[in-house]
Amino acid sequence: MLMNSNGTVKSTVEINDSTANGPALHNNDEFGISVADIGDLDGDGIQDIAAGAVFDDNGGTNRGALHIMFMNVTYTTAGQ
Ligand SMILES: [Ca+2]
Ligand SMILES: [Ca+2]
Repeated sequence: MLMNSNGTVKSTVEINDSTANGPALHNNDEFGISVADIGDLDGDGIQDIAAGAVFDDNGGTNRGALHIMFMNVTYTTAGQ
């Protein structure tokens, strides 16, 4: 979410499993329960994001996962 200098919201972008190159999610993963700015992890000049999914099942029931999302300046979405 980008903020204007007066504190109003400039724009909002939702990241979900319909987002192009977004995370593969399942019901009750609780994706985004925690979010961190991890800096520019891949060195392309764009800040990247880590988001937790505490009840992700990929490694076993409710083992959890951390999704590291390498961001673009522009974005595209699918299914909207
Ligand atoms: Ca980056
Ligand atoms: Ca689960």
